[in-house]
Amino acid sequence: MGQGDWQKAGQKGGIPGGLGSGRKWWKDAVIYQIYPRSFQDSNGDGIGDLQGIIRRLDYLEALGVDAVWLSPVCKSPQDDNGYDISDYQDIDPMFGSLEDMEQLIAKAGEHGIRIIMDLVLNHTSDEHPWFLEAKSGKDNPYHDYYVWRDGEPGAPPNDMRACFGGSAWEWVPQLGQYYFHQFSVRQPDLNWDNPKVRQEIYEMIGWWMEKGVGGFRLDVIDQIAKAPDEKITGNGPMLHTYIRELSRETFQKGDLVTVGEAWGASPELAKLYSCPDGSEFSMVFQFEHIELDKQEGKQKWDLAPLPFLKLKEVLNRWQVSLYGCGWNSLFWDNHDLPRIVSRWGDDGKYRAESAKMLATLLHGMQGTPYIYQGEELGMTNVKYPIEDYRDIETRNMYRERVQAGYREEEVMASIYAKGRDNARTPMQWDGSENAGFTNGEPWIRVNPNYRDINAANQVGVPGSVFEYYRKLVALRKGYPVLTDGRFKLLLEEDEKVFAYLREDEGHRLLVLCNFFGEPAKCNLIASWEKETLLIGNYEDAGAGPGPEEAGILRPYEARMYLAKKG
Ligand code: TEU
Ligand code: CA
Repeated sequence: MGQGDWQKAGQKGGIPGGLGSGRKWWKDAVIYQIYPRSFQDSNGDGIGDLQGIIRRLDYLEALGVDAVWLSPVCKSPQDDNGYDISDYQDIDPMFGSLEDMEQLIAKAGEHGIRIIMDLVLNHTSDEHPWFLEAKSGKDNPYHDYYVWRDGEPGAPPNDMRACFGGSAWEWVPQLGQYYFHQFSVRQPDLNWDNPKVRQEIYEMIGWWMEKGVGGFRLDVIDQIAKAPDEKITGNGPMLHTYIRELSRETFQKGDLVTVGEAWGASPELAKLYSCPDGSEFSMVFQFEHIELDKQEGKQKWDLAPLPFLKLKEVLNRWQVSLYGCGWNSLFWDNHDLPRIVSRWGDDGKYRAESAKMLATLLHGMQGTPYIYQGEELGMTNVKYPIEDYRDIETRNMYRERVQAGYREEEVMASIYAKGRDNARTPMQWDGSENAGFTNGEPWIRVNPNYRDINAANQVGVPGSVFEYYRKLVALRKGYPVLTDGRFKLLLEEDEKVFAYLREDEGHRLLVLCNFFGEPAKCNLIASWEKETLLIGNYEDAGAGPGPEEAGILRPYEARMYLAKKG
């Protein structure tokens, strides 16, 4: 389908790509994630906005991405940076207006880019009119939109904890009841068992579909069917019943991409979420691989080195089990995760090499690759004093752990390694003040390395991380084996090299990645050296290395070879 066609289809809620129809556009797509408040400010208030994004559409088109997932831009008191929505059908004035949003959808379309909205359906803001009504009286028609339990002050229904700290139950004295919240107190959970809630949500989604959005990312969708009396949050008994109804009543009426965020997904569950019959979502967005560097059974803050062989095992298991019967998202970074180059690469000497290696490893696999803003520049983590962090999760954790007697240095080390603000520092556009992000005071400090690491230094500059990403995106369009080829892990027990094959009827594609900062022997090179080197992160790779380098991958070296069969 041409670009004009999908826009029309989207606007009319048209059928192409609906349930049961042929090839899906999003299988060959690359998705770019924007965290709007940190992307580009257009009016000097220090906060990124929709007009800022419109200004940067050329940049996104140059990179070659097909769709942009916007973290929430709806009306919100911003307790959790927009993941606390007070009006699903309006844009927060901080980001612009509904007209700006319509303009963004239209202009992005002219660049061949679809806009994916972030749907936060597990909870609302405590300022949402539904919640204001709900807490005004037990007889209010909206009361049952949320999850309440009778009780006594100081004695919550059970000991469940909220994700951002404290009890999951909040006492409302005038009702003599507690409400349930899995995230902050200002994010009360919606009651999905109430059919009226579900109906309101479907109507709201239909309204956005009419506006021509290209799809939706569904925030913590595995947690909507909670059953707090049984202490169940994720994967509740009614979950897939609700998701199928949601999909049928909304997404299946259009040609959309839908992405279910599911921290608690196993490959078996992922086959339900992303079943090729289209009964739920297009794909799942799960985190098993990205949670490996923590102490077992503990929180992400309890740091542990990455078990490299385990990473291979996990990625391999997902590749193999979803082949032909599900679809996965491929990502290292998002707005909740630290920067991958600082995390599993080297943000010092080998910053560019390791950023490219990690990109190669990811973009060679089956699934839909995601690029999180700044990842394509090799942006890095930050180390700020605690006052400079803005994230509610980080601030609450700091307070709780310091009170609990953790050493200050230890708490800060966890924040440097895993804090969500690592990903939320302003996009580094150029070397001018505030990295070209704003001419006002940025809402969060700019990473001090912006004079070295920025888009102006990289776009169109051969050898840059940006140009490498651009090439990877283009390869996905040029070689169907990247979309469809069967995955096979090689060198399973190799402690240094991540190697795999992709294979379809016509081609074999080999990805070789030295995951570490020392040279690594790799006996696969010899038999592939004569094949086409599609991409590599060392200039002279493929030019025939000197005898002393034969069979060696240099620090963080990555290569992708293609061989024709037969
Ligand atoms: O994240 C889901 C989620 O479980 C995270 O809170 C996660 O536990 C945490 O970020 C790990 O550090 C989604 C959104 O992506 C996140 O930004 C929101 O804060 C959260 O839902 C609540 O809406
Ligand atoms: Ca602004």
